[in-house]
Amino acid sequence: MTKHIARTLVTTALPYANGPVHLGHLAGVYLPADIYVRYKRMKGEDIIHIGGSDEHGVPITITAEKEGISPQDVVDRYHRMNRDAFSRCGISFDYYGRTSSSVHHETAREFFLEIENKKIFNRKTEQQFYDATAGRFLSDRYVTGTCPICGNQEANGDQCEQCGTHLSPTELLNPKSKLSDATPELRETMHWYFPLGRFQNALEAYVETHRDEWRSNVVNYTRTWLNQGLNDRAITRDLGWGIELPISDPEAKGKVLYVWFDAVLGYISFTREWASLRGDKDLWRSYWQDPESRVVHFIGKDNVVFHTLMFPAILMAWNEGRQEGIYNLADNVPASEFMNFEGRKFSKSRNYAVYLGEFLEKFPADALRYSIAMNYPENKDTDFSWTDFQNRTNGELADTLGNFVKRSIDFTLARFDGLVPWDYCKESLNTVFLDGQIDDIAQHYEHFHFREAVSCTMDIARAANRFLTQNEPWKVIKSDRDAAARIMSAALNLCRSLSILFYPIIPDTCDRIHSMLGFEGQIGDLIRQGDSIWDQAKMPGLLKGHKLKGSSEILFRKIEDADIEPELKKIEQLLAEAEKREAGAAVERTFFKPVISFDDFQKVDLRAATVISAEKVKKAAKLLKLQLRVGSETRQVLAGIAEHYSPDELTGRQVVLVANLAERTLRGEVSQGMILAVEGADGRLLVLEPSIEAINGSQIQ
Ligand code: B3M
Ligand code: ZN
Repeated sequence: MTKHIARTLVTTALPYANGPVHLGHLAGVYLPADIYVRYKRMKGEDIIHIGGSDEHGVPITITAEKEGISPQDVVDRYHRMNRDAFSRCGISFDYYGRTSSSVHHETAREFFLEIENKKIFNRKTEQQFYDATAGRFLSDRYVTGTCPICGNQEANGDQCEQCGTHLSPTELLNPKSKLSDATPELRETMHWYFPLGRFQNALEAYVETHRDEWRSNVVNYTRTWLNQGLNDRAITRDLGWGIELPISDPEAKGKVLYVWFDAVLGYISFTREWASLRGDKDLWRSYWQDPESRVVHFIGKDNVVFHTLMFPAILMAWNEGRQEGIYNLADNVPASEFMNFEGRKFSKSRNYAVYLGEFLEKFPADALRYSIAMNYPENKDTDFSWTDFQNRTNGELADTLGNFVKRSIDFTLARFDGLVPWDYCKESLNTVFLDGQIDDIAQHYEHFHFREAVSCTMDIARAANRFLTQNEPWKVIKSDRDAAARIMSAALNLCRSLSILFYPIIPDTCDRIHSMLGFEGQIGDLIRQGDSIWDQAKMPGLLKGHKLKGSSEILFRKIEDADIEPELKKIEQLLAEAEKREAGAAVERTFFKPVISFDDFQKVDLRAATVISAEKVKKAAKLLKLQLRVGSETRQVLAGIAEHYSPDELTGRQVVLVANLAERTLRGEVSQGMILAVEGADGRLLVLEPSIEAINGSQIQ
């Protein structure tokens, strides 16, 4: 049963305001959402796009500490930066909020209180480090100390960066508070837990009703969680930055809401703020609480369960027992896979990224929007490369779309005084595309298949370009002016249709075509709720005598090799740096055995020895049997080096022998000790030799 859809609320994941957004974010979340919203607006639907900055949580405070500024400075800087970059990229938010706003704090407290008063939260007491100097409990990242595994003296409370071990703060030796350097003491503290498991059945039912429309990756990922059984999740943290708990309980002191509990509620707060700005304080309710309205969350794959389980469960807890003010749960959660960059994952922390703002200083937004839409990571990871960007801009946007529009307009200006020379051409339009093709594109949008939608749109531009080339009006006009007029009238109407069809993808370019065709204002001005300008693309919209603007412009400048060369160089550099860091990281991650005492070490008897003879061991491909001369004795040692040395190579060499190892029998042969070896750079096992001639049998110390 299809219900009549009155309204849609589209939300996009709130990027942490601790760094600039990069092309990966744009590709997975913001661009597809914008394309979808623009398309829906053209269809005459009532749709709003709500987004904003996530300004709380440890990511913000850590950045602040790293840069030596306050958390407020961090979020102020990046909120502005990201909002501006999105706007320059044509992402048409109806509202772009921030979770530090007072309305948001109010909303989040309201939700906490509602759930608290319904006694849905569990409170759990646990032992946690407390900094008596700072007067605060310390969350994991605020405790540092010595790693019990590798001895690294600067291990974090959640993980040792040197050996990679996941830790809890109480496992650290010599724990210290990052706030004051004081040694923290263990005290009992209480945290609020949201009992996800209480909503297990309801969540299962919710996901089941949507399993056919939702993407399979979203359904599968969510089901994996459901199948494991949902547990309590702590929704408070000991942190000085965030939304304080709205209760006077002494236990709540110094605690803030866990960032994910507050962030998802930002979607609601921002819709409220949007409504107030519109002068209709309660307007937000029709998007969130009218059962006829639809909510759609655009996110990346790493945020799925927060949107398919956590947020719905919070709303269920709110809705429980209510007669009114009931929130809708999301109708769809189109989560993307990742778009990589030149074959590697974008990484903000490693600075391996192209930042949106920087990109737009060099290249036009529409060229980027088109290339990225063609690489939309719908159900598998995709890749963005500079060469792909260059090829698409030059071949598809400049040579196909741009060339077609310019030729159509220039020829009309030159030969028909800039007037549309003929009247009727629905038939001509249909020799280039059929109405069904436009309906297909619409269906692709409806189902979030953005790559198909964009590529089918480009197919129409290709057909239009072919139409002009094959009909050769510049030749026809010499013998039959009316025939040329019919061709040009069709071509100009095709330009208009394309300006509509491409509008969701490259809005700025479409406005320029619109203006060259002699229309006032912008395409967006034509949008009316209940009226589909999208479907007007099927009809000729330029009548005979309509006057074009009188000049033309190049829609897309070609991207030259020289334009992208510096970018390619930069990647080389970034990759080299990444490699260096990874090599460095491998060294840092060295895993050491537990510490032994000097006395223990002294028990090991290491000796210089000489290989008298060596031979292979039957049925043991890896073993060599060595006879070693050690002082007055001869020892037989089995060594696992047969794949690295031939017996001849070893004879006569000096080696280092562990001389007092208990005897072992391998493959029926006795081994009386062990020789030292190390792995070389090429993976070959190298037997260690004293680099100078040693006295045979002498002790190594
Ligand atoms: N800020 C995580 C992220 O930026 C988080 C998203 C919040 S959506 C409510 O990936
Ligand atoms: Zn360690």
